[in-house]
Amino acid sequence: MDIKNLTRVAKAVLSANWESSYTVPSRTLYPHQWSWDSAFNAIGWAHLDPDAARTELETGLGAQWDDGRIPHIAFNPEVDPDAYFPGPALWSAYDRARDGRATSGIVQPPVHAAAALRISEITGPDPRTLAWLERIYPQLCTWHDYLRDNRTAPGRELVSILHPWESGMDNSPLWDVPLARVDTGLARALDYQRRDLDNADSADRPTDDDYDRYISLVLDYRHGYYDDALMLKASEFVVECPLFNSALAWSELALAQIAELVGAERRPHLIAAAQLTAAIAETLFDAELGICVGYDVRAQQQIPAVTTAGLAPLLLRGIDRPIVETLLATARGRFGLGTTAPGLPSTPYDDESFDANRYWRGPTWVSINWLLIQGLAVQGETMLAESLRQTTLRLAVDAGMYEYFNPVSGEGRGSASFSWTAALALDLR
Ligand code: 2M8
Repeated sequence: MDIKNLTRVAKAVLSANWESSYTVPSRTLYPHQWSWDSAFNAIGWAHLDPDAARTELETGLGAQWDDGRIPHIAFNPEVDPDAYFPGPALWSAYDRARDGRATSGIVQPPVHAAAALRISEITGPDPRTLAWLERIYPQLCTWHDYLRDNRTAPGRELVSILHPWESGMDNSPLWDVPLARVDTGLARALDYQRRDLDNADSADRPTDDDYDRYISLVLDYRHGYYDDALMLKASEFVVECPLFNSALAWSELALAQIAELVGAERRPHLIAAAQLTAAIAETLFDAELGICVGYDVRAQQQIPAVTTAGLAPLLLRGIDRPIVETLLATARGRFGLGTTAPGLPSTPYDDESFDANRYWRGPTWVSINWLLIQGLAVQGETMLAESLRQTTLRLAVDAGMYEYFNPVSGEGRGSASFSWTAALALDLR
């Protein structure tokens, strides 16, 4: 594929994955609606069909629960419930979503408000977009309120994730320490069958042991009827993730702009963003490692793992310049930013946990690169942003619209015809 064909191929991928009101991430591996995928996919659609973009994001918000959470998966009732594991039966959340779809009970990074703003920038002054922003603004606010009110552990300022899948970076080395404490008994008693290995190479995917821990955490949360206070108090996995919190602060800044467009108050969003930004700098920045890390709430200590999640605070214009300089030095020195390396690896090339093909432990992801390109632009680093834009597009052009890429060879891995790769490549053209 050459760059001229990129638009055509990306459009074909999004169209083939379109499912009446949203885009599935992949027809094989992920045949339902995923929350943060949909936000990214909608950005791609904004370049092709603004109606589809607005519909996609709004459909995702339709699965919102009464407590404000936006579940990470909304299941398609037409698809075989066993096509993806864990499916609707394991989550047992059949009557929570406002639109009546069965859902999961966990969440994903809150990039939705930022995506809505980006879509409104792409579609320009279209009255249908303004009406749409007016409709979704209250839902975006209650989503953020849910995270702040229900997911801030007592005495803490940042929001916590309760499952590695909530980070979107499922088996990142950032989660190894807290995940190792999770008892696997509940999952082993279930005798379940993984479905991801039907469609992907097992050397690329999380291990069986990791899967037992993921499923045990799901069962624990479900047995407590998805009560966050219970999990914050008792679960072994309560973690402040640098990407999740940066996405929330960044989306609060976007909500401030949306508020202005719909005639609401900007101030509460600006204050929320400033508070989160200060807390990220204070509690997640590790000067010795030169990056932001996770915070393990149960163990009351930082998790010293270097990953691209730790570069996400670049999205925030309120982060102090010395921290920005340090993040940039790490991105250049350990992740190859600004070089001609095929990709920005999810874990540095020289790290002991680096694995070029295994899912979130080394491969390059277009979604993360796209977020970092936005962050570099926020920090005024236009040359670095342009360099990452070009290497990211080159991956998609040379290898195709894969789910992720080997950061050494540039080879496409995981699912082919992957929606967010196509969508964000369209936005980066
Ligand atoms: C991956 O996560 C799902 C669980 O949500 C899985 O491994 O089964 C991650 O890459 C996640 O970030 C993504 O949203 C999802 C669908 O693309 O797949």
